[in-house]
Amino acid sequence: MNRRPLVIANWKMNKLPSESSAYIQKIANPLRRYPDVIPVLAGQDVLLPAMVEAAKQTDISIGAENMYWQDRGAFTGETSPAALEDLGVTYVIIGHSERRNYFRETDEKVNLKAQAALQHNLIPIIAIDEAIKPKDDNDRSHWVVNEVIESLEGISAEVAKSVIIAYEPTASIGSGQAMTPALAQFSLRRIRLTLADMYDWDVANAVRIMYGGSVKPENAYELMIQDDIDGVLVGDSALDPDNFIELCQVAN
Ligand code: G2H
Repeated sequence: MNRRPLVIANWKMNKLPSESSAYIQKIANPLRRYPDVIPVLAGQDVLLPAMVEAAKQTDISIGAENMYWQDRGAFTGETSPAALEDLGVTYVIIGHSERRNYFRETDEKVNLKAQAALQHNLIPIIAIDEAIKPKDDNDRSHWVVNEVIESLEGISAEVAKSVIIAYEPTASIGSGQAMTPALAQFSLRRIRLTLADMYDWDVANAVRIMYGGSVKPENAYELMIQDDIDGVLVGDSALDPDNFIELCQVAN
């Protein structure tokens, strides 16, 4: 199955609008050397207008880091999927571990957000974490399988094909210690098998699945050559534009 690799930067709450434009200007030309890769930059809401503007005439896609599930209404401080679509944002990270842990985001909310994103032509990057330290591989499988099933509840097979799933083991997030490639492959395979059970192999083979958690240029190759790893979701390391270029080179 030929799935085009993605390199997705999750800037979290780390950049200013002016820095985001400079970053995009720096990577735009070098990235043209890696046409097989889909580069995505996800930033906090306040950066998005500047990011969308800077990414025009480039191959870089822009993503939000979160959103609400309603289009409009009295939801002070929230971001509407309709507004993201109108702005020209094309991806949105949903259910990142930090949202689940610090902002009480549940699988139910993740599901509502994923459905809303898909209705607005936003590609949801649904993050699957392991909020507890798994006791063993069986335990890890249960956790991952349940999150996948609950996040995709009510989403049809045809629509599910455009979803991206990002597996991010909590112990590897921001720790500098990525999961071993073999263990990451084990979990991603488990996710793909779950998709085949929920839908069929047509869907399971179409969905792009990312690994995230302390990815950097030095460990990206071993992760990306695994059969079920279609790309990487990168935090700290991708704050540096040179690293982002290098990650795209590895993925290409
Ligand atoms: C995990 C990841 C990006 P980092 O959160 O989503 O961050 O690469 O810093 O572990």
